[in-house]
Amino acid sequence: MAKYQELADSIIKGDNVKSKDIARKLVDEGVPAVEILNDGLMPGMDVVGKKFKANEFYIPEVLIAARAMHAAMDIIKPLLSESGTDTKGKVIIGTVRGDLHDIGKNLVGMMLEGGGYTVIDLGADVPAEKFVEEIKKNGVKLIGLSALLTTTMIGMKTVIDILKADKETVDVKVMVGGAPLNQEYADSIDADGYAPDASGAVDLANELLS
Ligand code: B1M
Repeated sequence: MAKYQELADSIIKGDNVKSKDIARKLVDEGVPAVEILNDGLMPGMDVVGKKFKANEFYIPEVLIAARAMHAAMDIIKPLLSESGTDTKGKVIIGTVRGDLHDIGKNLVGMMLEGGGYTVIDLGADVPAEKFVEEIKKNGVKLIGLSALLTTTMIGMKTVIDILKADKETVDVKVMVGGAPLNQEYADSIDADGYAPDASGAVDLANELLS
């Protein structure tokens, strides 16, 4: 549909004013936030990824596309997270050490909030020790690790190994996700679960904490 193409184009062009305006207009028209995300924002970011891979886009273009994506996500965030009271407990999320990609992780956080969890977001490039420290401080039973690079996903194993070696954290569940991952990789590092996308992360959290 034309309105989604316009939104996708604003991401590709890195126009954060336009992406925000279009997202706000769509929200005002009553378009569901998930539709805005799946039919406008994600296809836009997909094109950016393809252009980046083909060397048609370089880091600055990708950064401004990410800024435009964040601007539109700020508009839909309250709708994605609107289920109200947090009753299901706390979840810590973060992108592992050395990895600056945070868009997918932010989406996972929004969806978890929408699913009724209190989310403690440690951000990107998070050292393993920081996850452990925050788990202990907050008495958290589930964490979500994100990685977008084949070179950083091994950092998930570092976190899991530290948690499993400490009797205070051995029972903490770990779910993992990010574009280069799959179930097989998650199994190989002893993660408790893998979710391919943000809504899958909510189902997985429910399952792991049930
Ligand atoms: Co980067 N980058 N990047 N980048 N970047 C990728 C990941 C890449 C695939 C591009 C490409 O070559 N086609 C490639 C990785 C190749 C590889 O490792 N095999 C790549 C590279 C190489 C790099 C640099 C090394 C480039 C360089 O410097 N030469 C560099 C690394 C920097 C670093 O992290 N140390 C780099 C830098 C950057 C920017 C900073 C410019 C920017 C990030 C900005 C930001 O995040 N604030 C950026 C971007 C934007 C991308 C692409 C274009 C888009 C990523 C994205 O946001 N997608 C990406 C190409 C691509 O993926 N198409 C690329 C949208 C997002 C919603 O999807 O994050 O996959 P995603 O999240 C999904 C699922 O994966 C899942 O749910 C989300 C929504 O459904 N999910 C989870 C994610 N985390 C989850 C956790 C869960 C469950 C599900 O449970 C806990």
